[in-house]
Amino acid sequence: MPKFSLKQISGVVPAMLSTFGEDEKLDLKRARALTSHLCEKKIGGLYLTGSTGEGFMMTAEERKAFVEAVIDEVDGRVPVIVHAGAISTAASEDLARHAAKAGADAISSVPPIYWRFSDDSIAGYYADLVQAAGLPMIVYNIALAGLVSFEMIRRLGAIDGVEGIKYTSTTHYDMFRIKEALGEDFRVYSGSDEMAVSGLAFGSDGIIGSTYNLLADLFIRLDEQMKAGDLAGAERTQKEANRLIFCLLRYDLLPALKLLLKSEENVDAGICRRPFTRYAPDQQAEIIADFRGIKRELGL
Ligand code: MN9
Repeated sequence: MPKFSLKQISGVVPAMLSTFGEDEKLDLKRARALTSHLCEKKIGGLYLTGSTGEGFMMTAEERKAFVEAVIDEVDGRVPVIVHAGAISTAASEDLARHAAKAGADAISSVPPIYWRFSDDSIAGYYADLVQAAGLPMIVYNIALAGLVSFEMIRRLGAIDGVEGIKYTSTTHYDMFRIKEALGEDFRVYSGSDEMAVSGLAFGSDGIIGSTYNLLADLFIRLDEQMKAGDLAGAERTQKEANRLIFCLLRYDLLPALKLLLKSEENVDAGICRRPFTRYAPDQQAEIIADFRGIKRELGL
């Protein structure tokens, strides 16, 4: 039985980085270190093995081992959502079932990728996953996997067990429409970190994103400002955060996040798997200097 319902998942949810050692091998010690670092902050949960978590770079066994280690380290402190998407329904079902057994509170998945599956196939995929896991499903709508239409969101939301969506798109007016079509209880999580204020203003229940691995404090402040009705304050925080995010986006995002976690937060999340960029020492120094320059300007 999950400890948290989706209603209890809100606030800032880092899409957690997965941790690999210098040899690209999965490193569970580093996974635990990053987990405990993030859990010391007022985060609203963790989202595992998705795009930020290099899930599609990992074998099923590695994904399972990572999920188990993180859930063990979290020890019930915050809700855990596991991205169970894989290339076939059967492989995803296996991951979804495992997530449930391991103690996850919810599962999530991008629509099946690579082939252009029909709407019927995509709907069937989500129904099968919910069935396999017996956990609430958060559909993951992201351009990387091919955005689904509003009509399709409505159709997927009507599937028993599909209880929310991670909405990584910039058309935030659809967040209102999703709630109108599927009810206020249908959970919407905003996925564009650069637009967290907008996502929250347009009715999303929380924010799930990659940069919260590094910038959780700023976004927790932003979330609190939004909750307090301090829109002007939240906008100021978003502008600050965006200067840092745009700096990150000048580089390969995931390797840059790992590099800066180490230099700025003293947390060693290791490296990314190839073909993500592996920065040479002089490039690393340049990225760190670039990021620190902006932090200094912002007085952070
Ligand atoms: O949904 C992430 N999207 C992608 C999550 O990875 C494409 C976001 O958190 C972005 O990484 C972030 C930076 O652009 O907004």
